[in-house]
Amino acid sequence: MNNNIFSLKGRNAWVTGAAYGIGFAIAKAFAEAGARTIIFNTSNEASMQKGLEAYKEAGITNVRGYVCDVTDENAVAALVKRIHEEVGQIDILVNNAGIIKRIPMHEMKREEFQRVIDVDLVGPYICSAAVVPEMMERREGKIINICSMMSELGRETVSAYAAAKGGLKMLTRNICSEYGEYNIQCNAIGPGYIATPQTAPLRERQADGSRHPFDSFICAKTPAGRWLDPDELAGPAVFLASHASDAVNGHILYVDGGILAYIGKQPK
Ligand code: NAP
Ligand code: GCO
Repeated sequence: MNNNIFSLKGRNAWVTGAAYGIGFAIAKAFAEAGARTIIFNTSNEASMQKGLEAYKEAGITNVRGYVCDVTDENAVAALVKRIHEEVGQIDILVNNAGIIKRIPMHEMKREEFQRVIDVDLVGPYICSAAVVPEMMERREGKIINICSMMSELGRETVSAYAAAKGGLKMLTRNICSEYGEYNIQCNAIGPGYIATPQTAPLRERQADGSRHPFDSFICAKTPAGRWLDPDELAGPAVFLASHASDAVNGHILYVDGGILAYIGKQPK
């Protein structure tokens, strides 16, 4: 097989919220697969500077960082214009930026629920809508949405997140349906439980040094028996960004160590 089908040589990739965590791991993988320029944005300047440092440390120099909240339509439009002027066309978009609020639904304020929907679902719509016209014109483009276990499953305290990630699954299928004829592929990655700042509170050691109950719970729910590392999303992300996946569209690729296939570890 020709390994070049996985190459991203000459292509510009915009990964939202890629200063650290999953976005950073995906952007790093794109750079390693030959992408011409990595573009990332964060919600604030401090994060952006921290991201630039992290790329430098990883030896990645072809990177541009911008401050842009993905929920701000005008800011996203201005950013896309700036990217065109400073970098060129956007070949690949990864809608990675996301937040979670773990609050029981009946205690959650409407504004809190709305903010999660805005960042995790409306943000991907805004960013996708901003890049689709140029992709239609070129008749080529890749959009990758970062979904979740919560695109399929519910659990206590994450109603807004699950509603947003379930919606993002259907947005993925709809972008595929609407723009597939323009040779635009829109797929999603549904990560399992990944060790990043977002999930750090679920892995904190207890005062007595024992593991967080949620930490043990996730290991028992995962056939792999462990949390996954952000770098384990590299291969699937490069696949979905490259020509290797040109016939894959509207697909949700779960990278979950087997969680969705498993009923959970039986009690001893
Ligand atoms: P993370 O460590 O919290 O990183 C989130 C990133 O999103 C940060 O770079 C953050 O930048 C950025 N961001 C948040 N709000 C933003 C906004 N309004 N505008 C622009 N950037 C914004 O999270 P992660 O665990 O890497 O998760 C990344 C994505 O994967 C999210 O969509 C998450 O829901 C999803 N996911 C995570 C897991 C997991 O187990 N970790 C599993 C499945 C799916 P700032 O610092 O500037 O806010
Ligand atoms: C939670 C977690 C999850 C993960 C991930 C699972 O509180 O249950 O934060 O939602 O981050 O999205 O795939």
